[in-house]
Amino acid sequence: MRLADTSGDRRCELLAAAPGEDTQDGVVWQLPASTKGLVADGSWLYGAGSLGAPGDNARFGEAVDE
Ligand SMILES: [Ca+2]
Ligand SMILES: [Ca+2]
Repeated sequence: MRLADTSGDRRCELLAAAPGEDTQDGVVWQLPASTKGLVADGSWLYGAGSLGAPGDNARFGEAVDE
């Protein structure tokens, strides 16, 4: 898991990765931050397939998961 400001609003979003998800394809969740802290509203989930990349056994999100 990692905290990073992916939206540039100076509040950190929570990134959680599971590179082993779906037989090593991998997936990343993002929970956005608000003034009330992390919120589920507007959260998203994606894998390599979401980006149009070959996703089979890509271990997507491995760089986030350290
Ligand atoms: Ca942010
Ligand atoms: Ca796979």
